[in-house]
Amino acid sequence: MRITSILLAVLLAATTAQAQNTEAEVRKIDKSQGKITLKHGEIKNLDMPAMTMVFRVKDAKMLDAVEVGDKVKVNVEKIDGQYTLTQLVKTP
Ligand SMILES: [Cu+2]
Repeated sequence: MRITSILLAVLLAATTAQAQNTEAEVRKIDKSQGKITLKHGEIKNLDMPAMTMVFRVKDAKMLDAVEVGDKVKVNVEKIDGQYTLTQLVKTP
């Protein structure tokens, strides 16, 4: 039980450290494919400079919260070799 708790804490800490908010702007949304085109700023955890590109989203429902033209903050991770948004939040 104690080991499980420790493992969970370590896992949570690792996840938090990986989460990097990157500013972006929505250019295109493809709900049927679960994809979104973003003009994004530098993504430090992936060593990626600013550019416009297509991302997969972890859950297609994430796309319901945004529209083309929205300013957003995203977390991007490489999952199964694909750049995937694990968080997508509209900014005011
Ligand atoms: Cu990019």
